[in-house]
Amino acid sequence: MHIHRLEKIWLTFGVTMLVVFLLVLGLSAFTMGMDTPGAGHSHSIDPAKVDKTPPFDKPEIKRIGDKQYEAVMVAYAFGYSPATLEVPAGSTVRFTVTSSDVVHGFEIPGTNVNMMVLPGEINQVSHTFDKPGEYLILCNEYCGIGHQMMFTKLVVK
Ligand SMILES: [Cu+2]
Repeated sequence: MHIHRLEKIWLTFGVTMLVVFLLVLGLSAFTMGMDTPGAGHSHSIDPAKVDKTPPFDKPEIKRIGDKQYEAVMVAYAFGYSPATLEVPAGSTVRFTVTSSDVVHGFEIPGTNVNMMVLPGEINQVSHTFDKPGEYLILCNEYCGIGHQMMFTKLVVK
């Protein structure tokens, strides 16, 4: 089979670029220690003992500074604990969330807050709520027959 010289050059070029691309991707992921979300184990807990592991043994929203709040929350089928959250307008809330059963979602529509909640992992996200109102917190990962009932509210006063 005869392959034209230019075709050979382009084939070599294409294959070389593919190899270089995969090497760069693979090596950078390896050297930068990329892993699944939450891996590294400092953020891992035993999902079977969430109710006995601080701070999740006492899910609550607490003031940690001037207009700074920390919401320690547990997502479960089918809801969030604590069920009611209230902060004054202008507050920055850091959500620290884990799951006691399956994979759930944690989304507040209209904000940047959108994360997965994985059993055994602790995920965090912060947001400043400037406008007063009721903010819906909902699960956007299908988690079972009650999935559509899985939401709670954050009241900003
Ligand atoms: Cu859910």
